[in-house]
Amino acid sequence: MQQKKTGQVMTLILIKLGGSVLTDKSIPFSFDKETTKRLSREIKVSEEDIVVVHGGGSFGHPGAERYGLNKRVPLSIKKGTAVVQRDMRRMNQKILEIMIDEDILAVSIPGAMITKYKDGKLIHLNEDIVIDYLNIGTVPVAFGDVAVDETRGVTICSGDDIMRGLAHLADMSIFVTNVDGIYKEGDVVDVFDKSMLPLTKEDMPDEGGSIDVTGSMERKAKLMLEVSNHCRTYVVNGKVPGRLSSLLSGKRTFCTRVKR
Ligand code: IP8
Repeated sequence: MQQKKTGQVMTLILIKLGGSVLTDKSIPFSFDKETTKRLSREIKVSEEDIVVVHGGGSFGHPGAERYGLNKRVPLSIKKGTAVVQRDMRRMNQKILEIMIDEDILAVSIPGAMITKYKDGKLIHLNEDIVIDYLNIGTVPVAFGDVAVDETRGVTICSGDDIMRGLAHLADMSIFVTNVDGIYKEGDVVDVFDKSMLPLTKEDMPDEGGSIDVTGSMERKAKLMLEVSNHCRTYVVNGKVPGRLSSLLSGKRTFCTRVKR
């Protein structure tokens, strides 16, 4: 829950569109236009304030890996930052074009411009910028990026970090992925809590050799638990039509609720 500058109270929903749902992570620069369009239509069912955050998928992760941008000592700071930032802006541009065509008044918030890192850890997130764009009635669309790091020069800013940084402002957070929820021993769980950690490779379906520099399901699940300290948190399959819109309209749907 958030207080607007006008004094009006608003309900804020954070939606992370994972790279795995918008792209095929095993094919560099692949982009699933149809799914992005459908998800935009599903997002529109909500009458609340929305912040969208998207991941890197096949645009961000291969370059981040090639230039070692997630390492203590990045392999190529200058070229890696320039190339991967460019690639992420290309992806973001594709998303904005689809959203604006669907009447979502989306504005671009590059992760690098609102975050600062120290040794790979997020130490500052400028949420005021996000709030300002919400206050003028637009839909901020933030995204994973290459950000300045005080010790490493640069590091990867994950969309998940942005979700965690904004979670304290939100009433609900939804992680939209290409799987049905969080898996434990091969089955999706209705409710995930920290007693179910650790998650092993055997718990999750195989991702089929795609590159992901920002980590395992275990790392993502821990981050989602942190997000759930602040607001209702869900993981839902965005490849299945109707699940995101059901969650947004308060209907029951197949997903995992993450609870601290
Ligand atoms: O997919 C990663 O964001 P994520 C961004 O949300 C880059 O972890 C540049 C790989």
